[in-house]
Amino acid sequence: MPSETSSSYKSVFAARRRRLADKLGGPALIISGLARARNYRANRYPFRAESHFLYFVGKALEGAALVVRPDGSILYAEPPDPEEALWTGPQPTLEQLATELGLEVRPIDELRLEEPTATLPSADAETAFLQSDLLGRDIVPASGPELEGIDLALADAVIELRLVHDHAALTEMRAAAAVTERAHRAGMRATRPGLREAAIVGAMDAEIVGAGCTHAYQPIVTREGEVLHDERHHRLLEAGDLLLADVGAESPGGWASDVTRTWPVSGQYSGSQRAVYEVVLASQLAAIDAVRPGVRYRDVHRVAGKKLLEGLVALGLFHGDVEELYARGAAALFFPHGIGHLLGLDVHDLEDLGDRAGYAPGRARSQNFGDRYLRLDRDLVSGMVVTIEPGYYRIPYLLERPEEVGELESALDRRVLAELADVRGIRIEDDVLVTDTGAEVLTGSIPKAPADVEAAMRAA
Ligand SMILES: [Mn+2]
Repeated sequence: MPSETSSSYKSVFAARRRRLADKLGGPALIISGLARARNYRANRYPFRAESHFLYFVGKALEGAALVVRPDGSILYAEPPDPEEALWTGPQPTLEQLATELGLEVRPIDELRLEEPTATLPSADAETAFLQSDLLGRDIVPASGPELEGIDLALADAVIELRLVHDHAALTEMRAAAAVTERAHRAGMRATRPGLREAAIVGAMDAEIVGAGCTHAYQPIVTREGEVLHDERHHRLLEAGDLLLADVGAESPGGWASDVTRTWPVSGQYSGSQRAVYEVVLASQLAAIDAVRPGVRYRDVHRVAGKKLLEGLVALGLFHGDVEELYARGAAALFFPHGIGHLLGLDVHDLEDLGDRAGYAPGRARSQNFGDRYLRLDRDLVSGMVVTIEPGYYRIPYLLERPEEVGELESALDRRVLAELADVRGIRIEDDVLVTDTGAEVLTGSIPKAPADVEAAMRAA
């Protein structure tokens, strides 16, 4: 990424604003958001600007608003308060901001929106309230796949821009991926029996925070990998455990990476752990191999599910024909989530716009159990970044309830399942850029093959 004051850096954001203005007839308000109070107003969670604002402005200014119009964009921001300088140090003047960002900047008090202005609802209630105030109409905070009162023309224009990453965005995502690699290697090196999961989080944190990044999402570092979104880190690690680490850095510009690796606490996979790991890895590699422009993402999901089943049949966990078992939902019994999602400024990119970004017009979520949690069903386009993250999970909630297992009971070999008892959860996740001819794995240098993971754990 060019330095922040260089003209090529400024031109990236100017070009994005210009493209948005060209797609829209009228004005749009893009808001940066507010820091959230932890317990009282002066003790705050770290401020993270709204992703749409970062995309078009490139700087995390609190309480600022960008107005994009066909005849040019204006940024409205809070002028620095001299008294605040005592606590926060001197802040840039609006003139300095204008020079730094290559934008006209005015005091936010001067913001008047006389014509109807489109906006995208913030997921944060307080920010949505501020938007309502500025626009003179109610903005309902974004939540869930269906959005109320959303300005569809603006949403679709932003989706069109943000689905396909420009060079500057990819530079940031590569930088985030490099930090994530260091974090995962540090986590592998630090792992040993007797430590708490939190100690591994700390080792990974040191790399992420030390590089000037933040986490792109709450890290999952757990010996209970079958709990899909387990964000607690309080358990002690035992020699026979697998440790599942889903940890990704966010670059200083706000761009995400999202990587999962699963390694043995002892430094060596047991026979059963290695066998299942190889099955998940084969599924992941087959899915990555299927990624190329024009391919429907749901088909990548199916490639992964069938490859996983093929491996589970080879292990004897299921008996029967792979295609037939897949049709009966056998893959979802051990891999109940989708193969991945869009990645960009958000770890589930553009999910604040519900399924409008993830699902192409005319497509909707399947009600079928195995496909219901698929967050993306578009035809892939060069310049998109998606995650590919199959897994194997031994989930009591599914496996111990006859209503979930259903007719699959006759195909499932519970004796083999018992032999695989030390495999609770394995996920292998990489960030994959769709190229003109296929795919590039942005996180491919993070150890993944069993022997490479074991070697990385031994590294000094
Ligand atoms: Mn992910």
